[in-house]
Order: sequence, then structure tokens, then C-alpha cells
Amino acid sequence: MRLRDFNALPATEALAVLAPCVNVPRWAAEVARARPFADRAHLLDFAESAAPHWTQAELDAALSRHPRIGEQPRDTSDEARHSRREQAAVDAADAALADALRAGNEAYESKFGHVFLIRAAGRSGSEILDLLRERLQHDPATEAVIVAQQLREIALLRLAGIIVEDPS
Ligand code: 2AL
Repeated sequence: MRLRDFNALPATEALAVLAPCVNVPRWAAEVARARPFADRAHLLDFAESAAPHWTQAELDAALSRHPRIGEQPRDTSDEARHSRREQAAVDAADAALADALRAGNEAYESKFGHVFLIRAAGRSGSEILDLLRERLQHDPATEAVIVAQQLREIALLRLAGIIVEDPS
């Protein structure tokens, strides 16, 4: 979608465009309310600056929408489409990788009580597995900071993929 069209959308439609980026309605409302943006860079800067203060409840709600790494959702929602694209480099045919991710996800969830979340775009399955194993060593406070950062990265990348610069 061109920035010009995003700027001109009625608020409810702008919120619907933003919703699949991250399940934090307050963030979507802040970004929608700050329109119109002069250019795409301003939009992305604003969207990032509106992201660092998510509450624990918002983080939990956002996490609940992310499938496990290695479990690409099959449904046709926008969120599922994003996830499949982001996890495209996780080779589903690699049985050893799939087993290791399954075991890692299980260990992570029993330690931290929520899904292991990582910005998967641009990362191979084995890179993700290495980072999963590394993050399993963290204490909960260290890990909470990383999870929030990964959510922001995913949200910003999704937004950057949705909105394109207007033609000059
Ligand atoms: C995901 C996902 O679906 N996309 C992404 O970047 N990370 N899931 C996850 N559990 O980290």
C-alpha cells in the first residue's frame, strides 16, 4: 500500500492495516492518529518511537499471536501470511532441525512460561536454533528485554513491508 493511500484511510481501516504488525491496539491507535506522515521514513520512525513502552499485558497479548518457530500457521489471516514469510528459511524438511527446535521450544516454554519469540526474517533455521539455545541460559529479566525488542523488530519489519513509498 502506498503511503499516500495509508494516510488517507478512515481510522478504522488504518487500524486494520496496522493490526497484523503486532497485537498491541494502543500502538496501532497511536500510529493511526499520527497520520498523515510526510514520507515513509517518518512513518517508520514514529512507529518505532511509539513501541518501547509496551506493558506486560500488551507484550503477553502480542506474544499470544505468534506461532512457534517451526510451526508455520496454515490459515489465511494476514498474521499467518507474515509468519510463513518470516519463517521461510526454516527448512521444514530438515527433520533433525525440526526435532531440535521442538525440544528447544518446549524447554524455553517451561522455563519462561511463554512462546520463544525471535525476529525470524533474515535468519536461517540453524541460526535461530543457536539463538534459542543461547537465550535458554538467560534469567527471566534479561529475556524479557530481548522478547520486547524482538516484537518491535517484527512489528517494524511488517509495517515496512506493508507501506511503500509514494512514487515521486
Ligand atoms: C515468529 C513468527 O511467526 N515470525 C517471526 O519473525 N517470529 N515466531 C516466533 N515464535 O518467533
